[in-house]
Amino acid sequence: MSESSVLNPPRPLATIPLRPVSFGERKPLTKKELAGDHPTWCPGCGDFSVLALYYKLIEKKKLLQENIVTISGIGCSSRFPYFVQTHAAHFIHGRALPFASGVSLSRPDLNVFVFSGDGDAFSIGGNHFTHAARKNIKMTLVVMDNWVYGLTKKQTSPTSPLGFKSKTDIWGSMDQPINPLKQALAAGATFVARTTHTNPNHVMQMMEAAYDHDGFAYIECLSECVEFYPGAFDAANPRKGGAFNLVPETHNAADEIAAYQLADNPFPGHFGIFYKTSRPSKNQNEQDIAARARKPVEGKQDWEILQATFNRMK
Ligand SMILES: Cc1ncc(C[n+]2csc(CCOP(=O)(O)OP(=O)(O)O)c2C)c(N)n1
Ligand code: SF4
Ligand SMILES: [Mg+2]
Repeated sequence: MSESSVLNPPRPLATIPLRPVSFGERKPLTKKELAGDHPTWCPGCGDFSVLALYYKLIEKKKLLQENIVTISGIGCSSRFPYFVQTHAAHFIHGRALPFASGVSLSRPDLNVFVFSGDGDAFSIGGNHFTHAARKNIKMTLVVMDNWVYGLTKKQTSPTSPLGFKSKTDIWGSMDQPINPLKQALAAGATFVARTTHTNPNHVMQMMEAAYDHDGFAYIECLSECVEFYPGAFDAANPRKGGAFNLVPETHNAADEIAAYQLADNPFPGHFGIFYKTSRPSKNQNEQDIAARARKPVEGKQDWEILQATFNRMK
């Protein structure tokens, strides 16, 4: 063992149970206990749907309030943490994922949920998306994609379609939008799903599946900005004459190439789990390293390990 690891022995993380389910005598939390500030979103904003289903997920999975961390960046969607009574952080624009990575890796016993917008996740935060995905850091990320910057009142976002007129593209966007699903797959995400705020049952299914996934779980959720991009997703809404097509039953979600092809379909495309694979999370890898490093000093108190190090340095 190197001197530095003796000096700074890792905590025995392997002894911390992942996903504590010791609900004991306590009743599952309901919306009443979970609701925080009154949401300040515009009436009809798609983000309400995601919030309602987050409450439901916490209730259904019997999660303990103190074991949940709700993290966001900046944006309308990122106002999310104010509206839930859990540990939470409304962090810097584009930096929700590095903050969440730190929480997840240092406290693998907590349930980390990140709520982000298309600008937050793919513009200023694009690099963090790539690295959180490839490192397979355990968390659930829901990007509430409205194809526009809502909070700052209608600028082009990385997912705005060609021709979209905004304050930054008054003649219409000329830049090829990114495809978040393909981006997630290429980055190495181990769970990639797509849903839409207009189908609450489906949002719930995807959130449950993401929560059950052991690794970085990404959900692309279409969430209409009724103020600055009304009607953006009508073509995916049967109530507006559109089509809500589930991922075909024949799709093999373990097949990355098939997932990529499915993600390449033009809007409205498909909804469901595009890709799911199993790869050790960074949380698991770090816990393994910590357990190995701890082995030679087993049974020793932290101060004894420190003292031994100081003695060697004399
Ligand atoms: C470092 C930094 N740059 C820019 C901004 C301004 N800003 C705040 S929110 C936002 C974009 C929000 O769009 P999105 O992430 O899509 O969220 P939405 O409001 O659409 O939900 C921008 C550019 C900021 N707050 N901080
Ligand atoms: S501006 Fe758009 S995204 Fe923001 S709260 Fe209003 S409808 Fe929702
Ligand atoms: Mg947006």
